[in-house]
Amino acid sequence: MEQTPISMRKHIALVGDTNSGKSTLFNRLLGQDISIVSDVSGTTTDSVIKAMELIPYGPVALMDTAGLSDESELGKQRMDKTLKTLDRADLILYILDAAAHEASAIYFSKPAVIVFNKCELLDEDTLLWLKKENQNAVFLSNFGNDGLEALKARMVEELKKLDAPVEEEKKEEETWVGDLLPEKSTVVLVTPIDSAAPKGRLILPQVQILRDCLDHNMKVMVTKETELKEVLDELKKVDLVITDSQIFPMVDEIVPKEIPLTSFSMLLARKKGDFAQYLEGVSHFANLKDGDAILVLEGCTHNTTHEDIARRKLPVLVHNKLGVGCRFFYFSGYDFPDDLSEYKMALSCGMCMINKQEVETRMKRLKEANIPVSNYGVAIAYLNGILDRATEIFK
Ligand SMILES: Nc1nc2c(ncn2[C@@H]2O[C@H](COP(=O)(O)OP(=O)(O)OP(=O)(O)O)[C@@H](O)[C@H]2O)c(=O)[nH]1
Ligand code: SF4
Ligand SMILES: [Mg+2]
Repeated sequence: MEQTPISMRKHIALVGDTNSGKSTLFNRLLGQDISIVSDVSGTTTDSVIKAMELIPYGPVALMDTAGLSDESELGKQRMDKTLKTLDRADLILYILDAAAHEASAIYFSKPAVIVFNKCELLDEDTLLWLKKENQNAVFLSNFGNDGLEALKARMVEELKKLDAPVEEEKKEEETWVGDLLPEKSTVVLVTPIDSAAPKGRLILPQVQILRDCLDHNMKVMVTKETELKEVLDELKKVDLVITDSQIFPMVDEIVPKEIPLTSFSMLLARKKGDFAQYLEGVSHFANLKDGDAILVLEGCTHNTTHEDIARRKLPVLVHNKLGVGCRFFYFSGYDFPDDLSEYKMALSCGMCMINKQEVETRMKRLKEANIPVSNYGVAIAYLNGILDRATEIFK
């Protein structure tokens, strides 16, 4: 906990009238007597800041402040200081003496939690009424002995809400094609619908890329390879063709050279795992010898097209194009071998069903074990001699 510098922590400020019990609560939350507590109004004259671990949220900085209700000149100065402190706060705990306030109308421009303190001083009916009137508030009594856990839970909840937009922003950045082409571009997706295609739907990466194009205001057309030529003839301008990698050679012949062409697997490889590592990995195909072991990582087993690529197409391609007979070892889902020493190379599917963190961990392990790794799409493009075309759009 002491490791995280104050500047990196979310700041929580305790704000409220003098004598409302801010310092008492501050000490209580810290589990230490840091701030002086007394029944003299204006005991706290300067803001005090202290690091604390708010479980289960993590490291935060807690701030005690000078009370707000002091009318004297000195009081006004203190109030200015408190208001300055608020600039640094991410979350405000607005502490009210339950006996002195009925309800609060104060407005903060930041997320704030209203905390009624000293509730044991109220009679039962008044407290019930207060709770009814302030359903969003937290109620503490007996110097924070009652209600402290509820307050902490609420603090965690509010801080998590603050973190949520950051997560959203991160997602925003993770686009498939939004960074490759400008808005209004025209994209053609080629998806074979053969016996291996899932019944009644498209596979996840195809749907995600389709959606990504729409999110980035692109015009998108989906077709099978059999209608591709017609589609290209009809469209005035095509900025990118994205195809299923298993029919890449055929599509490569249909799509005029001036139109950029890549595959779903290539886009997936760029998004998950280390694309540069995959591109470097294929060059090691040239070093393979008869009998070498190749590790094949499949994210799932229910995609028969991808299973077919892994178990039939890739071994045949390796044999035909490189003239070597390698041994292929398959690992599915979250399965991953403990001992990597026998493998000369690794091939991975697009891993669309596996979370990014997990894929990154695998890539790191392969790198550490000095095992070159590539992915299906990159490997197929390389073995068919069309890798340059498929990666042109990323340059
Ligand atoms: N009955 C009761 N008294 C409390 C409670 N919490 C704090 N007090 C008392 O209220 C008085 C003020 O407490 P402080 O914690 O110093 O209040 P403060 O808001 O920090 O006050 P200033 O620093 O002057 O702004 C002290 O006498 C405390 O003992 C409580 O839950 N119940
Ligand atoms: S996890 Fe792998 S095998 Fe499964 S659908 Fe995605 S790319 Fe294909
Ligand atoms: Mg105080």
